Amino acid sequence: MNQMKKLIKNLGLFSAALALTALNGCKPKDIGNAVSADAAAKAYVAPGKYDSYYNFVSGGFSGQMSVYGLPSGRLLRVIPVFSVDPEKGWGYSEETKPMLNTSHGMVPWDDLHHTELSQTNGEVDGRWVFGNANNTPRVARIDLTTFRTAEIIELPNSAGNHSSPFITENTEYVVAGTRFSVPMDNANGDVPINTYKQNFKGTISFISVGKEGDMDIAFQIQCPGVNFDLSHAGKGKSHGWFFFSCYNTEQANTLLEVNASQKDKDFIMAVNWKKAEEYLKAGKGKKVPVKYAHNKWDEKSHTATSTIKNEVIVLDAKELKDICYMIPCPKSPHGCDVDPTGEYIVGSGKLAALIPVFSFDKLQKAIAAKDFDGEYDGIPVVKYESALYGEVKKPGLGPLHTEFDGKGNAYTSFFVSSEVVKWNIKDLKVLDRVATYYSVGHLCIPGGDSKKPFGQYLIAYNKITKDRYLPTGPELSQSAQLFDISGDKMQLILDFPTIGEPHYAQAVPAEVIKDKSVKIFKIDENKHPYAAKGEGDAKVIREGNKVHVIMTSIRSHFAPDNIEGIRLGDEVYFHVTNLEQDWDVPHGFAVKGASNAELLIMPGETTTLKWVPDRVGMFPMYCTDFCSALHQEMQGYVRVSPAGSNVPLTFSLGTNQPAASK
Ligand code: K7E
Ligand code: CUA
Repeated sequence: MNQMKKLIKNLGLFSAALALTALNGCKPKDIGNAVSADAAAKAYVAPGKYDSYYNFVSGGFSGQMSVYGLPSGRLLRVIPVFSVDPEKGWGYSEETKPMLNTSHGMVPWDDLHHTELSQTNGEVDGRWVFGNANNTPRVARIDLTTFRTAEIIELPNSAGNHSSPFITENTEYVVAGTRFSVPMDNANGDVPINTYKQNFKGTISFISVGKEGDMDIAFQIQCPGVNFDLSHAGKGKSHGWFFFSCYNTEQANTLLEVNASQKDKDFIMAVNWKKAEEYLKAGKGKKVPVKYAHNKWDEKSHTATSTIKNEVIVLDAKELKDICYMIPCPKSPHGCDVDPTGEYIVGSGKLAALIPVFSFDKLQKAIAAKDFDGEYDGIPVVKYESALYGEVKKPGLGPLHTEFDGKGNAYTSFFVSSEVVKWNIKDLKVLDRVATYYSVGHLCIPGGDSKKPFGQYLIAYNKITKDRYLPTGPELSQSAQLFDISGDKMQLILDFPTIGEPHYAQAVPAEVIKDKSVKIFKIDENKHPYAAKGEGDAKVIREGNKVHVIMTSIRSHFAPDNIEGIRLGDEVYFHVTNLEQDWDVPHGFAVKGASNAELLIMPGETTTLKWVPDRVGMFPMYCTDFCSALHQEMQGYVRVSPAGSNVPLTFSLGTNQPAASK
């Protein structure tokens, strides 16, 4: 207890003095060592050559996901997911607004921590990548043929969707655990906060994923009110199980940095989801009224729809005793990682000085023998020693996350001691350690949480950048570091800045994705209700105070490019169809004074910008994407007249309007 307090104090001091320590104590003496002569060659991808991996990196508080090439570290794309993005019109165009709808209405931002690639037979298959929204709990699915967010589902009975989105080995489920326990949505939430122990519940959600990727909340499991932090699915022999790290098993509701660090051990919760499925089939779930949004993008109409759903099925872990088991795990576990064989479960206690490795076989035996140490809030607690395979001794300070290389080795990140440590899974011996600059969070090895890792590179996503790059004022870009792990020793080969604050990332060999990449949308397949499939379809229609401008763009003009007869008080909808059918010829669209963003329209796509003019006058519009030598000529005018004006609604292209009398 006293020792605990001391440790916390030290850690507190540590974080206060992290800058100092990072710059002094933890800085390797021979910083020059960090990069050896052949490093540059290893990360070098010649101009015109492709990278060998796609790296999908969470944007953290940016809410987006970025895609890098490895080993070059080149930024290939930022995919808008949970945050509006004026660059691409995401959340600004009428078509994309429904994607950000929630039961709270439109939420224009979130905090995306974890990326997870879909799997088949436990191997990354490159169909989709999922991401979690921490703040307003949601899970997004990104289609890797278009690199666009195709679906977002909100999670009821949840708050702080951190332990998410982790998937089972055939993408049967995307699984999400709530970080904040809260009263259930259908219970009265207007209760004193200090009634945590009675009223707050922790919920985990199993989202089914269909053949086409469609997500649906299959069921939720109501668990004790703790903080679920991270998780991973079992695989191979442990397929059918899921593992969640939990902290705050003290069930504190204030000053968690002290109050949630009281106990020597928190838990990893093992969930037998095959058993849960049986209970579900047997009708043991309760239908609970809730409210959540399910948003889907339609590839043919180039439009999203948002549906509010009203019910979810909840299984109670307290009543259905053989779904959940608690395994004691030292000191506020964070990462919860399963090795490629599915036998070893690694728990990383943020305040622990060792890494416990649990054995799935031993866990099964312990459960069968009811080798329990009582219950925690109605959930059986398996004895620590009965589930433990062994401990990695003195690995470092502040273990967070572990990835695997498929050659029997594990790599764990250490935030406090700012290093990556390689250790052998079988004998639990430390094999190598390498400094990171500075204070690493997640790690990524391509396929590193799957049955088949590609153990060539490891990327460390660092939390503190300090002196690694030219200073840019108080705010510095986050930093990633690429290591070659193909040999016995890890070798740093590249630093590269990142977007937002990356937490988890995943990577996949380029071949798995690159040839499936969509290049254009076929114009004949465009089912958008306001699509214009040729310039002949272009027109302007008035419906009361709504004006629909059905326009086309092609190098290098809009049709129409002169519009008159708009009146103050009108709502104008520019539905712009890009008629191009060539790869890499987007057109943009912007109009002066729009309280909105631009549109960026891909070949064959129709996108809509809503514009409510605020004054009488002449409003230029133009293409924002340099599409041809005469891009700068790609422009037009919209004339706005006073309310009640009798200027007729006209539109044209290539003919100056006849001069009106007045
Ligand atoms: Cu460790 Cu949110 Cu996965 Cu950050 S979490 S590092
Ligand atoms: Cu179209 Cu520039």
